[in-house]
Amino acid sequence: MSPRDARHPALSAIDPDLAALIGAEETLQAETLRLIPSENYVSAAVLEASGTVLQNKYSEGYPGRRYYEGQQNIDRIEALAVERARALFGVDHANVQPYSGSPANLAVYLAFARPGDTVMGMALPMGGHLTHGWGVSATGSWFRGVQYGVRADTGLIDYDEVRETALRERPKVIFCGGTALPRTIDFAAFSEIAKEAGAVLVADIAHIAGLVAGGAHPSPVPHVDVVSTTTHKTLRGPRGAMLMCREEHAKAIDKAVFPGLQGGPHNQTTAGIAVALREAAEVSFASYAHAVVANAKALAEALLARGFDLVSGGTDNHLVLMDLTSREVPGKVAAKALDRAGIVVNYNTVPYDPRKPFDPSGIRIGTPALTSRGLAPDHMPAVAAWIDRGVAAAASGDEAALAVIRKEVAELLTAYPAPGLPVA
Ligand code: DSN
Repeated sequence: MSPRDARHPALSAIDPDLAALIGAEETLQAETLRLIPSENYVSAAVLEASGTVLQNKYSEGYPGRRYYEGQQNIDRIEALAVERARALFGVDHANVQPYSGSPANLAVYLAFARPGDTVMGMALPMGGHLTHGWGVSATGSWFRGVQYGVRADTGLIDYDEVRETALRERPKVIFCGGTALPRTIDFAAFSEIAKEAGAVLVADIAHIAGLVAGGAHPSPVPHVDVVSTTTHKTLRGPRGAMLMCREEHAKAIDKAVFPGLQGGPHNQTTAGIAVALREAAEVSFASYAHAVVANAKALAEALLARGFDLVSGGTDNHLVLMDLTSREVPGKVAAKALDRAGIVVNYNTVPYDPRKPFDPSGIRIGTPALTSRGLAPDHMPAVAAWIDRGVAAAASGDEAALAVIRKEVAELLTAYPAPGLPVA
């Protein structure tokens, strides 16, 4: 039996084609530098908990209040995940059932708004999320979405603009947070604005949940009504989500998730979340969270030293947004070339981007995954040099240069095995 078959013996026997594809993905994740800031490597323990017989169980409802029998263990697993979330984030109430970030945010709207109501969030091209009221999302067509952005000159949120818009539009719900924000979010400032406007304030911390848990980004908890987060980004859990809130909103949130929006929770995911939350409570996780930020800052500095333009001029968190306009390479061309060089990023709009979202000016990079492998600030000049060479090769169409980078990247990474993956 090959080492790959030994890792997935039943699957290899029943469905060798699929086993081979999973094996190929393991190799890809091991040999490439994964810089997509919303991705990470979960631990072997999270992987194990997420792939269990918990798959087999239906459990609509909440612990102690289910619509199916046989919940002796499921109730305890969900209660454990809830308790760990409450303790880690210091919240009154946690719901660990949302299937992912978008359904979690939909549940928030269901709890606090009615179709046609005004809701407010950061514009998608400015770094917000689709579900923060952007037009092409259900949240922007079922509700009247009004948006704020960042200043063109600084790339930073203009809190005066947020306040003016909120007081003019009087939204029911205001979302803060996003998917391409390299800077610290001032939750206290948002809280003052939401109070003045009479809005429910929601912090979507999907990207930074692990940084908040590890003390590397201020917590929104004292300032907001609801915290929404995915569990699979910096928090390093399985693909899922959580909603956390003050006690006064607990019933509305629970009712919105089930029966408002979802059926049975994915119990295997709940178990994986419970494990990730336990890991995130360890001292080593706080070191991880701070290392993610230290790596991102070092990478930003190294990129600036090479003349790259970064939105907002750098980063405070795990994420760097690069504007490639001055390099005369579209973001998509650069992202695809870097992929061939073994450096996995995503193309991304930059604020006030003159190009279209499917062919924008920027690329978005981040350090959660490489930090999980143990890479340190000392490595970041080399990473920046690979990106620089890769972008130059994208511009000149130099495939041979991309192949050389790919080899160098894989060589470095052999010394830094990724959590959860087989060691070659
Ligand atoms: N898709 C996520 C991201 O990459 O940021 C947001 O939902």
